[in-house]
Amino acid sequence: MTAALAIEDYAFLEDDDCQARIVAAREKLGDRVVILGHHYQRDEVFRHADYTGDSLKLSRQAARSKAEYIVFCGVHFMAEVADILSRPEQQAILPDLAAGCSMADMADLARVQHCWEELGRVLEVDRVVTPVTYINSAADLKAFCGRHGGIVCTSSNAAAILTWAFERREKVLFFPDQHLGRNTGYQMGIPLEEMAVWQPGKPLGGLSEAQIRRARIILWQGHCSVHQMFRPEHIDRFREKYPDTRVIAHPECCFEVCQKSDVIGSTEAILKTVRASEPGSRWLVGTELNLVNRLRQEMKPRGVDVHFMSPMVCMCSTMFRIDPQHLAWVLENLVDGNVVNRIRVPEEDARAARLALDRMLALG
Ligand code: CIZ
Ligand code: SF4
Repeated sequence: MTAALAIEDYAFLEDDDCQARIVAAREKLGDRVVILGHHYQRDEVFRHADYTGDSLKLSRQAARSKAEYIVFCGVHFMAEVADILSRPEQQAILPDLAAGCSMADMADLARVQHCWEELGRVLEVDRVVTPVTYINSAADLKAFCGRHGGIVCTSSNAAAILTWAFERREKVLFFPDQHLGRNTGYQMGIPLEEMAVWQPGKPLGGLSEAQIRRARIILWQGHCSVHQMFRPEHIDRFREKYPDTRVIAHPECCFEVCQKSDVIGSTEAILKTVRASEPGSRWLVGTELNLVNRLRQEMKPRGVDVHFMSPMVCMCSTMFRIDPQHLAWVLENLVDGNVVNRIRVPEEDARAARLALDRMLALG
């Protein structure tokens, strides 16, 4: 082990130099390291991943992997999940600690706990409400769900998870993404009048006791800053020009966008659906730009036209923080025996969070 290499020495490296150094470091590390790449990663990073996928697929991969080091090219909550699900001798690494998720930051333990207590003044909360957290959330919120009979969901299993929850208790508190909760609930046949938005910071979330009693799903008022950029008028304008277009939107998009779409799906579902479409078809896709650009390139030779839903560049700025410079930096440090940017969830939270994650993973 030598002194840790400093990120400052990588900041001005050209991308091409980084590429070569990443490849060389990986060769030296062999199967001691596994690199996981989320669909929203930029190409220069994505191409180095041993496994690519959504957060669910990658968490399963992390749990299965034998590698000593799990380098997660994604955002903070994903590296936390990798740490929770991996064995104690494995270490999860996030190349840039500033790669957070603005949606995950919209719910925190103190405010969720406060919400739970306030609900407890109106309902017999622990008997009546199942807390469900989207995987895009901090580990201590997953732990909260673990401790209160709750569960984690992702965008690809949200309906199955809500079904599980309603089999146990009559109501769900869903955080942090109101849109995923609303779009999924509505698809399951729950009318909008039976979903109420909890505004953190307001007494009783800005709701009346009657609204709380009536609600089957209480939706935390959070959203994704990237997916909120897709608007129903983008779909209208595109359809005017190309009436044959099919529209596919991520469930983090607002209700109106999802209602105008032909298909609502997670990143994995979007890839699967578009890849299975026949030559000559045209798709308008509402999810992060890096994924859509790659899908467009992939489908072009197969005669399938893929378009991005927004006229604006909607990229996830925190996913974008993982660049070849940071990836080269963490890998070369590992070659030298230095673990930088390890993500570690305190054991007590990890244990409770694992409960909520295992309940989800057991659903297949
Ligand atoms: O679960 C994920 O990886 C995210 C953030 C989106 C999706 O639909 O896959
Ligand atoms: Fe979070 Fe949205 Fe970025 Fe996904 S796209 S990581 S939800 S900010």
